[in-house]
Amino acid sequence: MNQTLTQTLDIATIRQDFPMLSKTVNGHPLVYLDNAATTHKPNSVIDRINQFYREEYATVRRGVYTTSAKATQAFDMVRSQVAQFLNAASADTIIFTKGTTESINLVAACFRSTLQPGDEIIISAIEHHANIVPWQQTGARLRVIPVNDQGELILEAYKKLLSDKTKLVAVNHVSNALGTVNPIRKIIELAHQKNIPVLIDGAQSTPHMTVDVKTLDCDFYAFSGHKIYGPTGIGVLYAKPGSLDNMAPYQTGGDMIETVTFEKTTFAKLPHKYEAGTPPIAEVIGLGAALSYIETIGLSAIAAYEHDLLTYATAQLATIEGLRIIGTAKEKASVISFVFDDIHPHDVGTLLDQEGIAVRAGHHCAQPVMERFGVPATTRASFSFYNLTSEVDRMIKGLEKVVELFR
Ligand code: 7TS
Repeated sequence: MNQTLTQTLDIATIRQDFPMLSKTVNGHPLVYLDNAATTHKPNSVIDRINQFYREEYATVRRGVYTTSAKATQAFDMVRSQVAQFLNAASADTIIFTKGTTESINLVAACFRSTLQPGDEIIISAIEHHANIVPWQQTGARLRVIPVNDQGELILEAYKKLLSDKTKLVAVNHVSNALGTVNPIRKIIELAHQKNIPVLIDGAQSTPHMTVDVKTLDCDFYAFSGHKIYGPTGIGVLYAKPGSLDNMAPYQTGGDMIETVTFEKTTFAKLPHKYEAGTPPIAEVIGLGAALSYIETIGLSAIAAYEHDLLTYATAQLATIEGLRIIGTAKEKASVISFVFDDIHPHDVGTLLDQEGIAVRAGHHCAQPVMERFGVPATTRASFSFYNLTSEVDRMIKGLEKVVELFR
């Protein structure tokens, strides 16, 4: 069984760009299906970081000397590149953070100081903990958009939750636990009719689809470098011009100020106001290389290929006795969660690992999703454009063995 998918991409050649993909694990070639957790890095990203440390390294925005000026230029170029990647109006809307988690915490910290007792924040029932806990910590009352049995948000219920008390709506673009692609344009439009700002958690969308913050008109959009073929320790918060006006700084210290005396400090303009301290310079440079890499492949080709891979894997999984897919939304990205009634996901994950197959087993930092679907955990396979149908086949063979063993 080796079906050819929409072959717009030369996957065999693409795979040679990723050194980790040729590793063997437990005596088998690695089948890496945990891309929703983090993705592997192409040589161009690894080499760019290496080159930066070996030949170009200096601090940014501080030195008058040549290497610092050059590093600053390279760093600033990535900010513009990220703005272009999201179709944001200007580089000043791009705040560098250490990941989606920090991007959301930043916005939550800003909002916390503006909230009054009784204020509400709307999230959804299929959020990652990173888009639940920071809002809970603000002290606002959380209102939750429910999901149907397919894992799709119920918009009629959402409309009813929007009120004068709502201070912010925060939802993910794609669910990491179910793969559901949420109708965020509609969600944003409905909130904006009541002048409510919207934050989109784009941790799971940016690696798989083109994102256009101008068309979406969202107020905030967050994503992580490490899930999009870039380094760990770097993330992005897009903040629409004006969205953080009059907000207190998130962290304070060097680089985020205009003037400091012992009596009073005035703050720098955005984005610097929200980037205290020496930034993750090499990580930003690496993120730039990752975005360039994705651009050479093309997000529309990536989306088409991954969609076919998802369809193929879904059909193959349906042939496994006793396997049930959790999350069957019409619109899905390349994430499949599944359970067996009588085999624990940790056993499934451990047995697949013995075959060199890496999947995630657990609650995926989305415990309320597990509760909603009445399962303690799921096994999750999440695909990238570098995965092959033959790797799906190996997972299926591995699962057949698991079933055999537990029969
Ligand atoms: N939001 C979503 C939707 C996510 O999937 C994740 C990480 C985060 C936020 C947090 O991102 P971070 O880069 O700041 O950690 N999701 C996963 C996952 O599914 N498996 O491991 C991490």
